Amino acid sequence: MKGLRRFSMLIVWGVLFFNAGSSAEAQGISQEVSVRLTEWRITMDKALFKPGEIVFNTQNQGKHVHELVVIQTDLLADHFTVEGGRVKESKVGSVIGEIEGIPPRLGATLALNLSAGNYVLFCNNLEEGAILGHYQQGMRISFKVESSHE
Ligand SMILES: [Cu+2]
Repeated sequence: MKGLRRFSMLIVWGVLFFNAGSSAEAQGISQEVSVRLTEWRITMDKALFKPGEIVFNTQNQGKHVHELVVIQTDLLADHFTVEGGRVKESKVGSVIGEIEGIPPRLGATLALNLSAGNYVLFCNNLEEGAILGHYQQGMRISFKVESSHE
């Protein structure tokens, strides 16, 4: 997971830089969504996207450290395989991106290029000594990327 984490952080900084210049945004090529993390829920202000870049503006509004994992899967968000309180990511789908360890009251941004398909956002944290992980307590939500048919 270390390599993946480094990759995610690079994406975060890349997006901050990207947003500093506004020309790409003005062309409307990227879609943005606000993601809120709390105990024990993830909410998005949008659940349907077009293929392309999607920017996940993520805020941890809870009291615990949370993370955000983006996985492509045809499974329902509450049908994931869990072992020892954590989602077994390799058995569920392909992880496309991840922001690890977002402290309470802080935010992070993740930009991903997503193709058409079904996706789930979830938090895979497990607190020390806890039996149920954050996913099991409800931190999961599905969304869809769809090409327009018209
Ligand atoms: Cu969490």
